[in-house]
Amino acid sequence: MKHRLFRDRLFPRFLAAIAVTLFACAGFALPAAAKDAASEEKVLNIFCWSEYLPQEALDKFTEETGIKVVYSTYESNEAMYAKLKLLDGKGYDIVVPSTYFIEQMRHDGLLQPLDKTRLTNLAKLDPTLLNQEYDPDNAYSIPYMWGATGLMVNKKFADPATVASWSDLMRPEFKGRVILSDDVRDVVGFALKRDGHSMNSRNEAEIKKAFDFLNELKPAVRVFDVTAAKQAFISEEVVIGIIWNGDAYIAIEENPDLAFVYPREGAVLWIDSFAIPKGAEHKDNAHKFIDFMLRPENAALVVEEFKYSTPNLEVRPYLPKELQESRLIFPTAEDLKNSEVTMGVGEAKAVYERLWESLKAGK
Ligand code: N2P
Repeated sequence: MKHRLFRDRLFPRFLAAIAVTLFACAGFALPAAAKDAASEEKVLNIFCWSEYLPQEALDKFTEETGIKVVYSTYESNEAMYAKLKLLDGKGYDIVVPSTYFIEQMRHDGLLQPLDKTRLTNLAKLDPTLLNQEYDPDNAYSIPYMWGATGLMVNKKFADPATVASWSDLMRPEFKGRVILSDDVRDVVGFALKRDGHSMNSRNEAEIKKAFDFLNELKPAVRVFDVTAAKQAFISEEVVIGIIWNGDAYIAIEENPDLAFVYPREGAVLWIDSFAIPKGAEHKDNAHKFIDFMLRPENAALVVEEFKYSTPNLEVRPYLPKELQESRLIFPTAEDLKNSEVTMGVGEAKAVYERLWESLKAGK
């Protein structure tokens, strides 16, 4: 009896087990994804903007997957790009570039295509933010956050109802108390919008005219530093200037004299997306992380902490009422009238950079 049990039932299983082990060792029995997952160490190196990933979400991810997250930060697309280029796309598993930098990095071969079969929550994203020219079919990037660069003003110095245009930055009462961004496309972008042009203009005359305005405005500017904007407004070191919507929300919570304005000529919009650098060593972990962050309850943690806009259409019910109703986080179509998303400008990039350098140098 015992003998027959072994021959009929256990022995075939024993053979099957040996076969699976042999195949697995040879490395061709398992699909590529499972193989990566099995061989990857439990680490994920993220390179992202500062104040852009909530610790609570990172902890939750680690708890759920056992994957330890190392989060390094940058303050601009340019800084991220320079580092990745230097490292030839190695060293990080996730980066979070904006639209036009995704385009540039794809072009430079710094990113690797995503495996969408591993991203089960993609359908939750707003289709109007997908499949754009900077990354057709989102082969390399998945939108994480978006937002507006608009105007903020301190009510003690001007009635916000009178501040509706980018030109208001020039008002004499603000002289020396204006803050601008140190991001070339944010700044030239608003100056182009002010003239009624596209902020993605490739027309040299239009770009030059925008710089003429900026040169005129420069004596009124206290500082070019978008990362410092939140604090500079809260402490009232500056009274008007440009700021990202999420930082504006937080600044207003701290100092209720502040007000955010979507300028009538249109705000400068950005979309920041997850992407996997070419040389990432933990790409299975990276896919897991992207999919984790696409879950509405996790995407909600990001909005709750940083107050930017989310591309995830299912987040709203997870947010407290005051966030659901905020026009800083969920702008209306009217708020965004005339606004545009920053895109690549091809050869004209050199014109932007040249004029930007001379603006900063004061020539
Ligand atoms: C937040 C970074 C916002 C990114 N610190 C704007 N593209």
